[in-house]
Amino acid sequence: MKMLKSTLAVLTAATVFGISGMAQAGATLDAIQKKGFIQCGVSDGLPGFSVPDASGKILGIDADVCRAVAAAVFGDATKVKFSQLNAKERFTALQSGEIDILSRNTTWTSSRDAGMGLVFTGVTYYDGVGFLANKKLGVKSAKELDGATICIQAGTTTELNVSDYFRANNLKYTPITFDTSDESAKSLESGRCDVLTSDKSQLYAQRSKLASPNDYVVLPETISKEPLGPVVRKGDEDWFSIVKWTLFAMLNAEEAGVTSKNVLDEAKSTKNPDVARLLGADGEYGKDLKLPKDWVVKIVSQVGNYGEVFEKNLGKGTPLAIDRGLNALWNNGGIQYAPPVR
Ligand SMILES: N[C@@H](CCC(=O)N[C@@H](CS)C(=O)NCC(=O)O)C(=O)O
Repeated sequence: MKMLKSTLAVLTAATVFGISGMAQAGATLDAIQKKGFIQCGVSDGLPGFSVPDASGKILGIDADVCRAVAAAVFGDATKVKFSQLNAKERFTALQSGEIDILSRNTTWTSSRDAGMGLVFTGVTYYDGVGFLANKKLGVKSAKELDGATICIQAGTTTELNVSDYFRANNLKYTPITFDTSDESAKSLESGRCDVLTSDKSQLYAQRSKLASPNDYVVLPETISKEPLGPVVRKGDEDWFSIVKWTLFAMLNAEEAGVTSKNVLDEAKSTKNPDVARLLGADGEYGKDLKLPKDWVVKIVSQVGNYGEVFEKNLGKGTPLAIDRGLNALWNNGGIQYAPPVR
């Protein structure tokens, strides 16, 4: 009997997760509803994206994406637990089922999307790799970095991008790789490397953490495309759709002018049919996603629309002061664009 039970357990796990950690449609949402929270994988600490405050609360756009999914599923954005992961740990944590979503400044690439039993749900932030240099070097462009020692984080797309860039430009460099961005930043400060490289958003974040940020300059070049977004396990289309449409809902709310301040009023009295559908006042669009009717009201009232989340974590009022740039909506000079709720 004991044997039979454990065989059954293995068989059940195999059915739910498949041979490579894949889940069947609906299984992830069922499991999440049973345990009562979402386990969200974030970075070790990256201002603007996911960083603990003094009380241990994780702040940042990546953390807020998970809160938004919790608001959609539970009507309660606090029903999230965070796992802080370095670049090397992140994919196994998702494949093994330790986390339900990876929302950790992770670049969408073909090999990650198609070759790892995982799937990206969208783009939270359009980024690109750049360089942070000590001003003492007197360098104005990445093209002047011949012979530089460069700090890079292990297990990232950055490693390959930098090697491609230097080869293409016929420049030499010495890479020093680290497991965490804090180690890279310390090495930049101690002079062990001349330059630190990573996604540009992170260069601003890392510079803001240095003892004298003004001694360092972000060079003008952007040498790659780094679309960063949430990732889930392949094979559970229901969960994939929920995470995907949570981000779309935040973008659509911004586009429609629905904010955390006005969403409750809009839900009651809007005359705009797009807003009525988005907020569940007209139709049953939540049902298609296995979500409550007012899923978008919960997301926007508790977490905010995309623009609010961007400004709060990364925008002009923060130490990062990042422009919307590519991350502005499509009708405002950027490329953030969400299909409609209808
Ligand atoms: N977007 C790139 C880079 C991601 C990455 O891990 N960047 C480092 C460099 S700033 C980082 O986030 N470090 C924060 C940490 O160690 O948790 C990727 O997906 O490979």
